[in-house]
Parts: sequence; C-alpha cells; structure tokens
Amino acid sequence: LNYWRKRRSFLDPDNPIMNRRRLSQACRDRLVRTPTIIAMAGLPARGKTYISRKLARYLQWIGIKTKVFNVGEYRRAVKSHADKNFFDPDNAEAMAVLNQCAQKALEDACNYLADEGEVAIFDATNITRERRRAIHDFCTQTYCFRVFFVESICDSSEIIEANIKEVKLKSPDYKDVAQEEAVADFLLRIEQYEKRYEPIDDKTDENLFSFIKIFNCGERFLVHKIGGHIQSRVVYFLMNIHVTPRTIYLTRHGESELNVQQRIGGDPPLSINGKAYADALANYVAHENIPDLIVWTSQMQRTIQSAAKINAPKEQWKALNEINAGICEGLTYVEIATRYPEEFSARDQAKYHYRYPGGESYQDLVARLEPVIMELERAENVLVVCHQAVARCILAYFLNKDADDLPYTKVPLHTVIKLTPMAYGCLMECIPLGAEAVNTHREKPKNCRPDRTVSEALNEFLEEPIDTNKVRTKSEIVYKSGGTKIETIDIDGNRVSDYATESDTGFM
Ligand code: ADP
Ligand code: FDP
Ligand code: F6P
Repeated sequence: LNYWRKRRSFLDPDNPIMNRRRLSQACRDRLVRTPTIIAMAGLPARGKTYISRKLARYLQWIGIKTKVFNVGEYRRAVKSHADKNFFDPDNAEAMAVLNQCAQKALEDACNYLADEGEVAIFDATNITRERRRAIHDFCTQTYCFRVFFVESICDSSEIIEANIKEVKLKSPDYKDVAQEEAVADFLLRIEQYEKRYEPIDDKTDENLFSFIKIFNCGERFLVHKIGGHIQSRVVYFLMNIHVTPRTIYLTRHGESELNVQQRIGGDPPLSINGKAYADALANYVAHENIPDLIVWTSQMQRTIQSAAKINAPKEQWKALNEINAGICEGLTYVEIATRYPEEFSARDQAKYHYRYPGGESYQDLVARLEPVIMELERAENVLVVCHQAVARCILAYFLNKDADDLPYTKVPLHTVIKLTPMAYGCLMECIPLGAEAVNTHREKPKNCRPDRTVSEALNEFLEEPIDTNKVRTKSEIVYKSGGTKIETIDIDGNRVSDYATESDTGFM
C-alpha cells in the first residue's frame, strides 16, 4: 500500500520533479538539481558495491542525499542462498527472479529520488545492452532523472580472486560452504555472467549515454558525455580513489595553553602537557615504522609544534586550520553562554549548520576540507595533525557519520586514531599515548530550547549548578567534562567578565 501511495504522490502533476516532463529534453538537461541515478555495470567481483558505498559516503558527506540500492540484497530476500546454477542464463525461472529483483530495486531507487533523494546508486551487474537501455528509458522517460553509468572492468585474475576472498565468501550465499568450494563456485558464477556480458560500447546506441568506464582499479578511464555538476564530481572522485592498502593516522594537536583555560580557538602554543604529547607522538611514529609516511599539519602553532619532532616530511595546510569561531574566538563556553545566550542556544539547536557570527559552521568546514579528503583518498600512509572540529569532519567522512552526530563525535586530546580502509568500510583504532590532557568535549545538552535561561544553559555542562541571580566573584567552576577553571561572574548575573589570568588558574 505504501508503495502505491508513494507512486501516486509521485505522479501528482504538482510534484516539481514530474513537472519537468513538460519541458523539452534539452531544457531538462540544463536544470542543475535534476536527480541522478548512478547505475553500476560490470561482472561480479569488479568492485561495484565497493565503489557504490564509497561514492555514497562521499556524496552524503558533501551534503548530497544519496542511497545505494543493491540488487543482490533484493535477490537474497527471495533466494537466500544461490549457487552458480541460479545464474545460468538458460535457467529461465531464475532469470525471471533476477529481473524482477532488479526492476523492484530500480523502482525503489526512483521513488527515493521522487521523495527526497538527490542521487540513487543502482548497484547491479547491468551487463546487457538491453538492461541498460531499459534502465535509461525508465529513468529518463517514465521519470525525469539523469542517468550515469559506472562500469568497472578488470581482467586481472589475482585481483578478482582476492576480491572474492575479501568479500564474497562472507556473503550469505556461502554460509557453511568451505572456502575453496565457495571460490570455485563464485568463479563459475562469473562465467555464467560472462556468457551474456556486453561491455558499454560508445559505437552502439549507448553513444547517447553518459558513462565512465574504469579499467583495472583505475589504471585507465574512459569518460563519455558528462552531464551536470554531480556527474563531474563523481568522475573526479572516482579518478582519485585507489585500493592500495594504507593507513591514515589522525590526531589532534597536543594540549594548548588555551585548552587548559577551556578557551576556544586562537593560535596558542602548546602547554607543558602538550609538549609531552609532541614527544610521545614522535616516539610513537618512530616505533610504528610506517613506510613513506607524510605528515600534514594546519598552519596553527599548536599542530606545527605537535609534529615538530616527528622524523618524516611535513606539509602545512591552511584548510586544516580549526573552525573559526568568529566573535567567540578566545572565549570559554561559559563566557559565550553568558555574553551571547542567543548564539549559544542557536548553536546547541543546530550545531552542524550554525555559523559563528564572523566565523564558520561545521558545514562550512566540510566544504573547506573537501580538497583534503580528496588528497587523503589519493595518498598512501599519512598522519594528519589537526584540531577537534576538523578531526570530527574527517572522521565523519571515513566512518559515515551524519550531520547530527558529526559535531558531537568524541575526539580526545593526546590520542592517535588509526584508520585502515577495509573492503566496504574502515577500521578505527584509538591509541591514547598516555600524556595527560584536559577534556575539551562538550556533550549535546538535553535542553536546547531557544527560551532556556542562561543558568539552564550553563547547568547542562557544569558540575556545580550556577545561580546566575547570585553575585559571584572568583568562584571555582567545575566542568562536567572534567576540567577546572576559575571564573568571575558579573554582578548582573548574566555575564562573565574578568577572565582568569594564567597565574589565577595556577595551571601554567
Ligand atoms: P562487485 O559488487 O562488483 O561484485 P565488490 O564491490 O563486492 O564487487 O568487490 C569488493 C572488492 O573490490 C574490494 O576488495 C575492493 O578492493 C575491490 N575493488 C574496488 N574497486 C575495484 C575496481 N575498480 N576494480 C576491481 N576491484 C575493485
Ligand atoms: P552481489 O555481488 O551484489 O551480491 O554476484 C552478483 C550479484 O550481486 C548477485 O548476488 C545478485 O543477485 C546480482 O548480482 C544482481 O545483479 P543482476 O540483477 O544484474 O544479476
Ligand atoms: O576547544 C578546542 C577547540 O578546538 C576550539 O578551538 C574549537 O572552537 C572547538 O574545539 C570546536 O569544538 P566545538 O565545535 O564542540 O565547540
């Protein structure tokens, strides 16, 4: 019922996407926000699911609503275990099941685009010209979407066998089947597909299609008739990824003098603890013995000092600088909450999208970091020494976190995060290096209401409740995150002024 309800709303003439039907094809093609179906093509074990998921993660991260529709999952819902015989082109019954699954997945992908999505990735083999023509016609004529084919071609038997061992043996198709038997069966499944395989060919009517052909894991590409900015971003991304095993090391700088005072931003040097971390980090890197390691830092003192003792080539990136907190630079969260209560509450309500006046939002930061991510994709072993907000954005990319969770990801100081890309995802290991540090993480408050009082806002993250109606001078504020800080609360109860000096805090 739901399915038909959706379709009815989709066929509604007021639906802006369907309105495009009235436009000429030439006009439709020039519209920027036309939803796109990315249809994969290629024999089994050619990295189609790997590419689909990685691409979806990238597009989601840059803010394009994307979902993968894997036909294998639809098929396994009706035929949980399938051996080579199920993929025999002469097995008419099985072919009908496969075609129905593909049709259902494609319809779901189109419904997703009609409802809310911007890109749907149709992950199937789509190995025949007839199937690709049907996909193209369905998506562009029944619906008014753009279609982009991504074909992966690989003739290296070593790569294919490694792919089968890495991912296919874990498939429910081979539950309780011995490894050798499963590999042999999968190779025969590929042969069944080879009988019908017609690679995309621009000498046929496929000349009209937009596509990219990827040969042997990116050794060579053929790009044809790119339509629109989404397709050009997809092509750029696909031309930058690689499958060579490597590790990305991510760390925040050592504790800074402003971290100690619980102040945000600025360009402070390292504290004594921070300097100890710089030593520990250099030691750690030396012991890890990482081949051809490159170190990237921001252009801020605290990251440059943290990396100074590491024995490896270093590069500074302005794009890695910490989020710019605008008018709040150099303040503590208590000071922001009391001086700018509306700003503080607006940030708590929508932390990802909130932009500091004169500064940046997490969303801005993601846009600034896109070239860094692209370079990380191209790179091999890298250590990135950055900042709390920047590290959250980078982690969100690798761990597929959404915009709500991203700004609250815990990235403690004095910890190395090791990211090892795996078949369809990424392994994360956290290695605290032992040097002491304050905690700079502030949890998402339970009460984010715009009408909350300053005391309510402060009490969300301070250990001891504050009554802002009382006159307080030089009282000790204990943060729930564990840090301690001496503050002076203004007599009007709503402001914090005269911030503790270095000697007041006794930390330095
Ligand atoms: P398919 O969906 O085509 O059946 P998978 O995506 O399940 O194949 O295969 C995953 C494996 O493919 C991973 O081990 C990955 O390293 C490898 N891989 C990724 N990209 C490519 C490519 N362009 N060509 C061949 N193999 C690839
Ligand atoms: P997957 O690797 O994603 O599991 O092995 C090929 C396979 O996909 C089958 O499991 C699945 O039934 C089929 O491809 C779906 O594609 P086709 O509809 O093109 O056969
Ligand atoms: O407190 C350290 C810091 O890196 C600040 O410079 C920065 O403003 C802040 O963390 C970012 O964290 P959040 O977005 O949680 O305020």
